[in-house]
Amino acid sequence: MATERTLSIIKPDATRRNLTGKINAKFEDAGLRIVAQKRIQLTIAQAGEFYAVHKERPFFGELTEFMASEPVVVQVLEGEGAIAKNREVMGATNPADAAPGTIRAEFAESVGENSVHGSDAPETAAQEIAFFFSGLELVG
Ligand code: DAT
Ligand code: MG
Repeated sequence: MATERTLSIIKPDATRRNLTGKINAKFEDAGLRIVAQKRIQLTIAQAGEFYAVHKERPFFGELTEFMASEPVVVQVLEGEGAIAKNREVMGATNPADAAPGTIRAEFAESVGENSVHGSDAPETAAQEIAFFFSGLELVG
């Protein structure tokens, strides 16, 4: 499997509870390298642009308000099969369905406030990384 990069976001419910270090340890223990990382505060409009694919869903307003409610940590994770590996470490969207030991099983508060985002495919990973990071911020 090839070395890949994926976009991860530590969401407001997790930054608020000082869980960044514990979540990063899960990534690193799984062999994912954090190659870029910054703490930012999104506007509701920026959150809506990032989650545009969900704009017709009933939870869109709740999702964008939540993502803009407090700072997030955006990061680029790199490793063998990083996109799928990150999704594995994250666990299912709904923490009630997330496998034991996953980030969402351990830390998520609800299906909406579920601690982390991770890209779901090579195309979305490339788009989402470019949404937050410039080439200058990405070292090899
Ligand atoms: P994932 O974040 O696992 O890729 P997704 O892309 O289907 O899941 O949805 C994006 C986010 O939207 C998800 O992390 C939390 C929110 N969301 C999804 N389904 C929801 C629901 N039924 N109620 C409230 N928020 C939801
Ligand atoms: Mg998704």
